[in-house]
Amino acid sequence: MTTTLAALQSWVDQVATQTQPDSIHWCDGSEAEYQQLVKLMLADGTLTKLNEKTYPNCYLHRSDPNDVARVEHLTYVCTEDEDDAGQNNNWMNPADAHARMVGLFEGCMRGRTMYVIPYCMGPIGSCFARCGVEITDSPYVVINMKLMTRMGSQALERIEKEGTFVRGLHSTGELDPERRFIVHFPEERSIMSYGSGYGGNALLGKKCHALRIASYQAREEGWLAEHMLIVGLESPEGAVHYIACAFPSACGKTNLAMLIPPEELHDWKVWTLGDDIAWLHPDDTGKLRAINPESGYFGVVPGTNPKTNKNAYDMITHDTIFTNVATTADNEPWWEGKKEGTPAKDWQGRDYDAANGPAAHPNSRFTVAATNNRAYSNLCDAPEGVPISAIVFGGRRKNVAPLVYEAKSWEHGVLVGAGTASETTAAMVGEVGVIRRDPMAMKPFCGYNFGDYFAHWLSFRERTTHLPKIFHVNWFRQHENGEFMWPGFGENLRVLQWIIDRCEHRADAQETPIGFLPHPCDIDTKDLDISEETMGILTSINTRQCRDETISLGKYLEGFGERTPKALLDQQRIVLDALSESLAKAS
Ligand code: OXD
Ligand code: MN
Repeated sequence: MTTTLAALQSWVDQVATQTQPDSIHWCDGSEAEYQQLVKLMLADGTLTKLNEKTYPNCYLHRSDPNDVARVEHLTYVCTEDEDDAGQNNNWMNPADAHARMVGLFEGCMRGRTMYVIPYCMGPIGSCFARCGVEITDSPYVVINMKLMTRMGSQALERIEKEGTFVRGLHSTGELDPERRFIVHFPEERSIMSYGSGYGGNALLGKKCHALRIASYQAREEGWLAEHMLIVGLESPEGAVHYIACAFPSACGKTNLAMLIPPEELHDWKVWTLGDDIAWLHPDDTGKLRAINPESGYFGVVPGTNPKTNKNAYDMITHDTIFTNVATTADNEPWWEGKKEGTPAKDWQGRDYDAANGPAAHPNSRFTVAATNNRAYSNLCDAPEGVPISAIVFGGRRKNVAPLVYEAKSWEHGVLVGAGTASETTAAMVGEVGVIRRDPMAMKPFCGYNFGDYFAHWLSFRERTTHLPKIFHVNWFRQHENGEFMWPGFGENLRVLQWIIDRCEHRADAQETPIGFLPHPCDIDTKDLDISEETMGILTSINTRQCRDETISLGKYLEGFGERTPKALLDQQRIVLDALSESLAKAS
């Protein structure tokens, strides 16, 4: 297979001349191709087969121990003007970045096969979908892209018709952390990634294209590319509300997207549309509609068990690629929090020894097609996407943020989103457990200056008439002794129910300086083991803490200089004044 599109053919030829592969393989996306690549990787040890009886068609990949997470400090946005990338990104001059990458890619595919992967982010027939081509020397990338995206012949057909595509060039190189760079050229709609085989750095359709490049393109074209799950909540009466939620990495997006209703709400149904990325477009009727550009999940494995996420637990028992998990003596995958079995080999293939740390890497992953999920929504393939009733932001906060609150307006909601902050986790390289600001959960993923990004969000007031309501949730509030106050997981549906009721103007709320909070009795806690006192804390604000938080947010926003929209700072000032007034009254 080659292509009728001259621009694509000449790019592939030019990359081949530069990188010198032994052969070139154009991916058709077929099952036969997937199986053929699996066979090849089993033969060379890139994959090992897991227990066929209990985990049919499942494989384990052990990555280089130096290559287990996204590398934000080596990730760059290369715009002509440094200010267009903003201080939220590492920046390199495009000419310098090209020169550096040319040096790295020179001859790097000698002895290897070069794979050409045409892919489509979003349903093939959707006008909201966007296409790309990834060139890689990693068959592991190809099989992951097969599970995560719509890739192969159909995508190529669309690309040939449209004539445009995002160019992504990837090589695992020598896996040397000193020679590792993930660079984006949003103005050229291209990506170059060298020296890592890890998902977020190497599966270029995901974070690199569907967030960094797409967010830039979305601003030019009047839509939003966001780090959001999409979930459909069907009430016992059959009404379905779709909500889009943005939480920083490893705050339970996948669990929420696959939530199983608790016994008390057993007549509700939950449909998963996506667990990581949403593209939001205003439609002709003035609503915001969402598609999930991906067609599979690349989820964190540790902690997955029948209690935390039964849908995911079951979904990964077949047709799954595991990366960096441990294995049992029966050759089943094993991870911390699995609640079943014991590890025999750790994620590096050594005999398990607790002295070496966790058996599975804390950022070990599953890759699986979305159709494996029993809560899969057929609307994942709907070209028009789904209408969004509510946007929900959230972070992992021990204190400050109450269980849930509603923004007072779209503009205030943009401030709430910009104020998203979280304690860090193992999904990114660096220290775990420190607070970091992560506006709209897009800190590692926004392909341009956050000041311009906030202005783009605010502009939706003019772009559409029926804007969704905006909320903030915090499932992670803790007692002094470190215990979580809220049970989380399936019980989160009780909070989402209040959110839907607010959208339907059916639920009451109390007004506070930071937004509308439920009264304790507005959240259904029937059959929950939670005290009145705890519900009181979860549904109230600590005015002093909120004021300190709002002051610190103001300073953070001002850090983007002239690009920070005045309308956003006005919102911060309104909240701060209301908090100060309330403190003055109380004293
Ligand atoms: C992810 C992340 O892998 O956000 O989805 O880190
Ligand atoms: Mn993510």
